[in-house]
Amino acid sequence: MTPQLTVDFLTGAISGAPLQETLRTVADMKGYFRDEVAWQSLDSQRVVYRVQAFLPVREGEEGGLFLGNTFIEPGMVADEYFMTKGHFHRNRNRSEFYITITGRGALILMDEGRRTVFEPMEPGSVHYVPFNTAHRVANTGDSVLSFLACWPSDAGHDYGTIASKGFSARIRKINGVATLVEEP
Ligand code: M6P
Ligand code: ZN
Repeated sequence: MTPQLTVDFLTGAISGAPLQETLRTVADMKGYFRDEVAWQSLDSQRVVYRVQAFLPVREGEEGGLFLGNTFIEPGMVADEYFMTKGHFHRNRNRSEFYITITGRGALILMDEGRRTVFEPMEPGSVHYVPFNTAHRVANTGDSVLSFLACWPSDAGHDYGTIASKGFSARIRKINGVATLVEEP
């Protein structure tokens, strides 16, 4: 039987069952931000985001679903917002839902042809991440951005492609506005 899992709709926090907790600090984000000097000037132990995940089946097993919540702190690295690493699914034909609970953000989506678009995130916004699409979230607001995620248990995370080639565009604060800027 499924345990009595609860989502606090004020914060997005999941509780009531054993959860996998992941913390990403500034140090963990080496190579992800455009301005390496600005990244280095930050406290390396500062938290950029953390993830809670309820994994009712073994990761990699076919047929299950996972439920997660991601909390991204407000923060900047030069003109770039604190954001997740971003990933393709290792099983490329697996999709995902994101549902925003608190804060303001941008969901950055890039297909296999490296075409990048973004969707604004605000409380209540629902986002479908299609298969074959890399996804990353940036916190464009001044409070914690939290969003629920639901994805197949056999999707997997391919971080390598983004770690080596990045996205073709970044969300940057230009004249005070979150703007998608193509990489040179
Ligand atoms: C969402 C889901 C998770 C993911 C997390 C953080 O909760 O997509 O699978 O791990 O966001 O994103 P990333 O893994 O790219 O750092
Ligand atoms: Zn995913």
